[in-house]
Amino acid sequence: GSDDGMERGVATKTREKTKKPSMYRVLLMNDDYTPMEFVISILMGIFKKSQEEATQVMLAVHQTGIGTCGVYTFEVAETKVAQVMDAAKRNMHPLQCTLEKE
Ligand code: TYC
Repeated sequence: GSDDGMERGVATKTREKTKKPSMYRVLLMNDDYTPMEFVISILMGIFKKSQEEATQVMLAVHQTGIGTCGVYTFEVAETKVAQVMDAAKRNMHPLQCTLEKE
């Protein structure tokens, strides 16, 4: 009961705010060998970008060395990185993709 000494160590806490999940950037690295068309197909297939958007991101990575494919929760970001690395490996391209906490 409320003060009958029958309950021990039952801690409760309520919160006003629910925690927002941490977000993670998926980054694509430039290299000299991966074909531009392959990078575009990755950006369209895995990151759901339009042909135009995919081309812009690919060119930005090509020109600056690195670029963001998207921002996701950890599980989603991790899965997309694995999908990119798997596709690159299967096609024997040196394309590198990593994740970074936002
Ligand atoms: N630099 C590559 C080329 O000239 C194209 C490329 C773009 C590769 C983006 C990787 O993440 C990349 N064929």
